[in-house]
Amino acid sequence: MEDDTHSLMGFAYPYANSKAVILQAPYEKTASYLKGQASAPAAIIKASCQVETYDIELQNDFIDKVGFHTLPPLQIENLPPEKAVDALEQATSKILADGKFPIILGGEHSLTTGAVRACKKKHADLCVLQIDAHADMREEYENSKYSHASVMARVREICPAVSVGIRSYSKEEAKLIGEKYPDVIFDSRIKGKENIILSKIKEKNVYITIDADGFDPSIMPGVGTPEPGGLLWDETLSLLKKVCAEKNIVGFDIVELMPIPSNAVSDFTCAKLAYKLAGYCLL
Ligand SMILES: [Mn+2]
Repeated sequence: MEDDTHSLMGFAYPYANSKAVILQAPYEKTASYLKGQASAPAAIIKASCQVETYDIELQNDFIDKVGFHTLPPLQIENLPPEKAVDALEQATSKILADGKFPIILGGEHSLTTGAVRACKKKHADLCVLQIDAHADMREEYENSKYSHASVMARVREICPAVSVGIRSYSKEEAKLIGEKYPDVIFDSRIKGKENIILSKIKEKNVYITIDADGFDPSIMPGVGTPEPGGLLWDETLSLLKKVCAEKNIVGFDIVELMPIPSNAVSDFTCAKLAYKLAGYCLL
C-alpha cells in the first residue's frame, strides 16, 4: 500500500490484494440542468484523502482489511450515452469476474444501467436499491432511452428495484408508479421504516445506486437538480446498514454529485458514504 492522492482514502492498494475496486466514471452528457458531474469522481477521491480511515460507528479501521484499488478514470466523456453504458458494463464485468467488489463513482445516473447489466449476468437473483429524489422512470427523455431521467426504466427492464427518497416525478410516471410499483417507491420519510423497505427486496443479491440528490440539499447541496425534503444522513445509514446486514450486496454506485468549488460539504459526504458503505458491505 502506498500513499496516493489519486486513490480513494489516499492509499493505493495493488489490484491483486484489494477486495474493492473503485471505478471512476466521469460523464455528464445527458445532464438536464447544471453540469459538472464529470468532475465528481476526482472531487470525491480528493475529499476522501481527508476522511479518517477509522470508522467510529463500526469501531474499525478497515482500510487494510478491505484494500481499495482505484482504477484510472474511464475514458467515456465523449461517448454517446449508450456507448458509455456499454463501457461501464464491460469495466464492471471485469471487476466481478476477478471476484472483486465494484464501487462506481459517477458521473451522471444513466451509467448505472451498465453496472446493473454486469451484476445481473453474474447474479441472476438481483434487485436494485435506488436512493434518489427522482423516479427516473421516463421511457425516454430528450430523445434518449439512456438519459439519466430514464435510468430506472432501463434498470427495471433488467431486474426489480426498490426506490427510496423519491419526491419528484412526472404525471406519466405517477400513473406508472400507481399502477405498477405502488409499494416499492418510498418518499424521504423513512425513519423507522427500514424493515418495511427491506421486506420489499425479495432477492438475495442487491446492487445499490445512490443518486446524491436523494439526500436533502441541506447536507448535499452539490447536485444538478436539488429537491427539498430529502433524506438525512443518519436515517439513510441506518437503512443501508440494515440492508447490508440482511442481503448480499454485489456493488454500489454514487452518482450525480456536482462539486461546488467553494463548498466541500457534498464532496466529503459522498467520500464518507463511499467508505462507510464499503465497510457495511465488506466487513
Ligand atoms: Mn437519478
